[in-house]
Amino acid sequence: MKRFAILFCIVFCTALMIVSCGNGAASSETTQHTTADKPVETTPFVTTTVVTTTTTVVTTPEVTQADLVLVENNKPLFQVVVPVSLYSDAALSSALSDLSGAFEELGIEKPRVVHDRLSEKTYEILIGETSRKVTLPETDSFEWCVSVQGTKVLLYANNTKCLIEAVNYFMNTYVKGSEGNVVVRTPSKYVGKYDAASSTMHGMTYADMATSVWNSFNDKYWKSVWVEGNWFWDTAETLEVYIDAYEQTKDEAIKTKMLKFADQFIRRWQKDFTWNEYNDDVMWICIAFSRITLLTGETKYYDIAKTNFDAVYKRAYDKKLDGGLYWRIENNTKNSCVNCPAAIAACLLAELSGDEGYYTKAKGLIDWELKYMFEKNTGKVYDAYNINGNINKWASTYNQGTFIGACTLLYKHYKDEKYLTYADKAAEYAMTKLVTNGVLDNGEDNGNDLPGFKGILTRWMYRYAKEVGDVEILLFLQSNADAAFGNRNENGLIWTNWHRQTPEDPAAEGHIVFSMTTAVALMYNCQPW
Ligand code: 7K2
Repeated sequence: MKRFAILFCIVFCTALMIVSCGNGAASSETTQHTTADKPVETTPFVTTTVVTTTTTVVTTPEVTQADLVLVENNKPLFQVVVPVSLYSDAALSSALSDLSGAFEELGIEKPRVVHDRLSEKTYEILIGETSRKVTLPETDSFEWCVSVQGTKVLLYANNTKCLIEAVNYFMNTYVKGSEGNVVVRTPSKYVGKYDAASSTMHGMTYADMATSVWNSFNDKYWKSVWVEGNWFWDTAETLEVYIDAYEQTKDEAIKTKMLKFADQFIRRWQKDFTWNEYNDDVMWICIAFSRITLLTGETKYYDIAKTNFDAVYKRAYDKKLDGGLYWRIENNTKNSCVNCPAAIAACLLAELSGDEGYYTKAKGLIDWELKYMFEKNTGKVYDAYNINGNINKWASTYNQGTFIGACTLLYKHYKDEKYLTYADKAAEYAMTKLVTNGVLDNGEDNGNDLPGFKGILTRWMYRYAKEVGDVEILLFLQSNADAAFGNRNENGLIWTNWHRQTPEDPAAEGHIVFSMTTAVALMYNCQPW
């Protein structure tokens, strides 16, 4: 008997024709297996869809959408086919692993998952646009579909995030709870729309995922009044993660931690930070303190930020190379890691003070970046410009991020669309060049600085995306959150290599707390708006 039985179910009601809107064409030649041949168990997915329809006279019995029986004798009768371009995508691989697991939970052998360069089989579940000849429906950024086309089941969307939603929908609708009789009959139109406000990945909303990661991080690293980092700037950036958490949740308990953290920072390093020879270090804490005042109205943080910004800007700026700030007090190089954060800090100070001069300073710094450090055709942000003429063209996640953030804030003030163009290009560069299988990874996973970089990128990419309503960036950040969350360790902690399993003891592999902050930042900077 044909291994893969295609059952044509003919269901009639007295008053209503039961027809699905599928693409199973009726044909008088088709051998019709009545229910007597193979009793189709009444299971949720083979329920009749009672629709009101005009009764049409047909020469052959109206046939409902062909039902594809996917399993026989506890063996899958199909293979799962992924386009080779997505075969290593971490988030999609995680979803397909969950799908295979759902079959296993039913006592069914795991289906083969292959890429589409391998030979075609008759019966397949296709994931996205593969080499197989099927009709790809038009879908927008939010839509996905599950449809039967002949002997293929097509799970389709035009972006990975929604494709994962289709895989999860298929798993939850047709596999889980099927008691092994996995039969698919679907309308061949869009089955669903991605709801940016929730995630079926891991069965949690993004808000729940953030709370879970937040709790795990604090259980491990919060030490009564703060999280003490390696040194000044990484501790400032860890404080920014607490600010992200409060900004997204407005949770009073988080606010309390955030203010305790800021006050401990002042106790540890006083209020005058000009002892610090790194100009960039001071600009990071100026951003953090300005953000706290904007969120809480507590002006003491603004006062400290303003005083230190003014002092460092004065010592670090000169007209060589047409302006820009030096990285350190030796005044040898002008770096993106100080000019972009300083531009952000200046915009925040402008908002707090009402002093237009700060916006002028911010504009000047980004004008310098645009002239010397930014590739307009690629969106790449260079790292440093030495006054001897040497340029370090290395691109990093945090420099892409602060450039995006500064452009976003300048756009909000000047309403000059060029800033959105530049921010979008810089975001596109990060999402295409600084990733491994769709997950942010620029090899920034060693030492005391690099491992904390990508959290800064998520912060300012998210604010840009929210400002302009860019769903593609939101989906990108959420896919990263899906992958990172799937790679948490048994304590719920996630290191900065989101695309790889977090070790049970990250410190043993040289990953200090700064590395563990980026996923917390990501979780609060991927929330639906
Ligand atoms: O060279 C700069 C910067 O341009 C580059 O992107 C990174 C790469 O390194 C420094 S910035 C990092 C310094 C920040 N201030 C405190 C120092 O201890 C830290 O190395 O890592």
